[in-house]
Amino acid sequence: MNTSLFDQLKIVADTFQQVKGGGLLLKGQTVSVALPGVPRRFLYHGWQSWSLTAWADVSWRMPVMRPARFHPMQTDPVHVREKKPHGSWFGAVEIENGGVVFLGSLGLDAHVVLERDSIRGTFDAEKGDWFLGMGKEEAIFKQYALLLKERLGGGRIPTPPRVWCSWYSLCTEISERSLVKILGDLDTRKWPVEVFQIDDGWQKSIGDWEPNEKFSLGMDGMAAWVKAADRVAGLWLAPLIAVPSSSLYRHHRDWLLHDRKGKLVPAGFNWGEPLYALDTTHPQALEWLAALMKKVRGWGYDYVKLDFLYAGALPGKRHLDLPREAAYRTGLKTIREALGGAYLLTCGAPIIPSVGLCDGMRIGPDVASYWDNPRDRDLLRNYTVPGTQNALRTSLNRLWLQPLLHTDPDAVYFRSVQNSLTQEQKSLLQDLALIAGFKATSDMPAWLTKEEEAALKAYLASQPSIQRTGAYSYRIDGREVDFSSHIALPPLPGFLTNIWGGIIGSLAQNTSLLKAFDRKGRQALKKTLKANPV
Ligand code: 9PG
Repeated sequence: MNTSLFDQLKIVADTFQQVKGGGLLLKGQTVSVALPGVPRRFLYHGWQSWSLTAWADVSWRMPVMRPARFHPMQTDPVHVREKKPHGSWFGAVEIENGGVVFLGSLGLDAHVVLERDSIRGTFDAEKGDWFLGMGKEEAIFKQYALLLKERLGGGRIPTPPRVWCSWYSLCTEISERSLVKILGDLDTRKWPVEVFQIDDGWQKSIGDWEPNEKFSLGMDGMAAWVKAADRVAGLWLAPLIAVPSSSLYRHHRDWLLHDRKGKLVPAGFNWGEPLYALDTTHPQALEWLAALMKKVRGWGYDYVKLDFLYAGALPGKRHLDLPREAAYRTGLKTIREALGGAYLLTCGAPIIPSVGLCDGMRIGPDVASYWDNPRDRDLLRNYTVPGTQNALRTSLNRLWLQPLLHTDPDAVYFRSVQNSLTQEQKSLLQDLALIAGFKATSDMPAWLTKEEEAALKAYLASQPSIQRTGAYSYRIDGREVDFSSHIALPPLPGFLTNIWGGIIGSLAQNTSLLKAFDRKGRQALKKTLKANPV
């Protein structure tokens, strides 16, 4: 980075100084930088794993997603109605004649907005440090990651494990019986995966982290099966949310996050129920969290995927008057300590506040066995829901996190059963996971053809050489891969689509309808799995 470039900038901050390696360090609760040219594109950076992260033309505006009930699960609800281009913790602007101006916070609780001819960053709670970079995007992010690492820490484990995860084939329809069968198949067919990760579907309820009736051996019994097959046992939990049907909700309402008026803070809607958030500053809630993590370790799980973590950083009135993202970090620290040496994969996680406290992080929305969903894309204006294109788009823009943690772009598919992705789309996902360095799949041995299985095994075993050749292009073992034409943002919907979308969006606010959808989804899943036995 050329520091003399900074002479052209008009900076408003309490203080600023040069940083070794390039760029400037600014201090202030609000800082702003006048742009040295006309802005052309802005980098939207989403709050948590699933939130949209993408470069967009400055004339593009982030639409308000529908329905509002889902906002907490999709983006930072505090800034969801911001009309100007904006981003969580940082923003980057490409100005005319190339070149990027980047303003990124080195602390928590920060947001960046593009004004007409300047970029402005604000901390919610108190003043803090900012990094101002200018020049080439790649060099700027390298420097930003380095500065974040100095303050928040980095990862502990050199190589990410290869993972088999139950979610993208079985969803919640898992059982001890089906998992033991799959485990046996992986073992006899010698799939090169280190971790066997049990996802959503084993628990009594969201909040009651005990095995349900489909796991009669208990979760310790299940872990023993995994270990006997020479794999690390992995388990999914969403420890910072609770649903009304859980006993956690019924017995410990005071541990949940309330607003100033004493009402529970909504944290989204899933599993046919509204979600509520744990107050991670409440001493008893923290004790419960630590005990839960120790229990999971005691059962024999050395890899945990913790999901829906954004709930810990929602705005509300907490037991301790901490800024919301510092409160989340308190919870995550407790979790990290209680987990000891276990591998921690965070998911649905606020990005910067999780740095230094996890080993891996999901860096985009869920993949799916389809490319995209026109209803969600055009009518609900939502680019954060499960879908392969959404996952590719956001994950490709988050690879700069690699010096700080293992970047998990989610699972790859090799199967053609129960899959509408084309060969090209499957390859794009596979290549992204090679570049991200984190390989996971949910493909079931019994669903694959001989050729598909051989290709998947060879893929898992491969260690290709990778060079970045452009913003979204790479050379993988001499093969050129270019993602650029696959990840453009869809044009904003036209007038009639918008009206129709408004109607669908307001219907989708209705919880009875959402419950009915959930039931229908489960029935369809059961039917699919009947037709395609494990
Ligand atoms: C288990 C899953 C898997 C998956 C996670 C997370 O309603 N939603 O918008 C929504 C988005 C993502 C999501 C679930 C619901 O997926 O990312 O890998 O673990 O939970 O429930």
